[in-house]
Amino acid sequence: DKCILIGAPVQDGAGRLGCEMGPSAYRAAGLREALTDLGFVVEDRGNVAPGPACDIVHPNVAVHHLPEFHAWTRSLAEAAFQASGEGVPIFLGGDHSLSAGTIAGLSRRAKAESREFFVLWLDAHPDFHTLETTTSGNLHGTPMAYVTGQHGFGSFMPPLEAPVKPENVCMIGLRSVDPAERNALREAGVLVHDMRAVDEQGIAPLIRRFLERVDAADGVLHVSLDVDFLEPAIAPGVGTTVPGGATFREAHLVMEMLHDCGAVRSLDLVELNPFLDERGRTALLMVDLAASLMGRRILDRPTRSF
Ligand code: DIR
Ligand code: MN
Ligand code: MN
Ligand code: MN
Repeated sequence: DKCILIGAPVQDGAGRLGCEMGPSAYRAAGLREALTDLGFVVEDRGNVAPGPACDIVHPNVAVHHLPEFHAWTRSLAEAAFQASGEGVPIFLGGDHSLSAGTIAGLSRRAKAESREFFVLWLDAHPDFHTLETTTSGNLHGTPMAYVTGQHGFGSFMPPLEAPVKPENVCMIGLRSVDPAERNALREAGVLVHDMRAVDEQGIAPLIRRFLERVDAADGVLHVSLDVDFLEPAIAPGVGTTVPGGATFREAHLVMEMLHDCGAVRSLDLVELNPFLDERGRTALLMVDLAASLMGRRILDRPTRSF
């Protein structure tokens, strides 16, 4: 089996600089070696460059770096579409605006193969703002609205070949949701689990219920892992920490269950800011989580026992 590493040094979608260094930090933290140890053939394609820039201005004056968002989305969608036909792509971010591109390309791939496409979104935030509703103007707050075809992206962003069905998206870890996002998520019918749901029900049943749906549809699953899904005490290397995140044990359990379900075809590792990290510890934790998702385990278990 083949893993394809694709660097996406995007930082214009965030409110501060530093995510551009993310791909280098994952390489320094040993991602390739961890995957090789699991038996994968690993191909590192280096970093993607943004497509040609164009002039786009949005009436919401808060919005910044929209031409760059457009340019990255185009090139990442193409890279994702290509790579997903050859192996399991792992996208090394870069801020979360990169998922507008990766998910657009991966959804197009699933459609070309007549497979149902699902997304697991692990994040403190739903990133479900439209270009009209964002007040920070930070476009890393918008990719899920874009890929699910919410209102108002049409004339500003590349057209979507295969919009993602909102009911095929499951979000876990939410604890910072803006009012406009809360309403839009409800109306769109996205499956959302906030940290209260994790506390009350446990993370395993929430994940299991979703994976059973993916399995029943014989679907393909993309996982988008934002560093701020994790508790800041264990993952300080991110610009948007929110207290009360997933613990080390919860995060590894999710990754192990994802491996055992056998449906994961692609992964985004996003929002790592090496400038804010403590001697690479967040990068190393993200590499360990990716390894758990790709099959690292403590003891053997019967497969498909999610
Ligand atoms: C926040 C998004 N709701 C905003 N924050 C994110 O700026 O609109 N942080 N995505 O990771
Ligand atoms: Mn995010
Ligand atoms: Mn986030
Ligand atoms: Mn906001």
